[in-house]
Amino acid sequence: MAKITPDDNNQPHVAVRTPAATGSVHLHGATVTGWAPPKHQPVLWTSSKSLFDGHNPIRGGVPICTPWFGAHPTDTDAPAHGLARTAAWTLDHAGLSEEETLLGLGLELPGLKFAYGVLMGHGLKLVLEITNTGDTPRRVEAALHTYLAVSDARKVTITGLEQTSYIDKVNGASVVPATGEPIAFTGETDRVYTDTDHDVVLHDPGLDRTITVSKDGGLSTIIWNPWIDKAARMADFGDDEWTGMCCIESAAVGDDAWTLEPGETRALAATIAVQSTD
Ligand code: TA6
Repeated sequence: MAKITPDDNNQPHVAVRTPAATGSVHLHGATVTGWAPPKHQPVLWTSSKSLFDGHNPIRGGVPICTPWFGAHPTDTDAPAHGLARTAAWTLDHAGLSEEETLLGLGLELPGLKFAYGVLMGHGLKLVLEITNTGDTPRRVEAALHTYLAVSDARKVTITGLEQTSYIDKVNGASVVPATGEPIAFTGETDRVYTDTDHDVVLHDPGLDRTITVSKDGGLSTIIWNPWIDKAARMADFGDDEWTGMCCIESAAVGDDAWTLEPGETRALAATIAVQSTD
């Protein structure tokens, strides 16, 4: 039965060890910090420099970015990527069904209530439900900021977004038309693909696998690799770790953000599947 135990840093987490998966979920930020089905290398990446201090966001896994993504639209003192990823969530229910571990986590913030379902087995399914508990409409952004482990970011490609334009945050948030080509990392890459519900596939020949990230409820996908200089500027990110990861984030941000009416609930879901190619 899944239960809360202290990790090596005395932070509360749930360690999952079943025939279908190994993994972990930290209550801090309800951050899924590990997942791998049998016979696979870890699918999620976390930095060796990540702070597990119960205060800073965890660098890796699947941080939950909401009620805003990136910088707060008006408050320069507000933390990047919202409040949820640094909040203490509660574990409201835990269960094991046919080798799959189902965890239900919860959080309440002023005017918003969050329920997060984590289904960890041969696949990983994440469902974030957000309810407007206030009495006025509320604009909400949400992103499941998934860090994926790769053999070498310089040798992977990403398909599924060839026909989609994107906002290039490395080049002044300019809008770039669809390229018609798979994504390859050749430098700092920070792209918000908009108005897309396509599955996104990471092709990793170095690990003889593909990872498919599907989403529901959101029309944004963010692709990120910090590359050399930005990695060196992040204290919780090893200078040479940028080659071992990339982010494929399932989101509802920017023009794809939600407006929740009072009492309305919407859900953002991400499903991650890994397939061997050898
Ligand atoms: O999702 C990409 C991004 O918005 C990048 O701009 C980078 O800032 C990344 O998120 C990580 O943000 P963080 O606040 O965790 O350093």
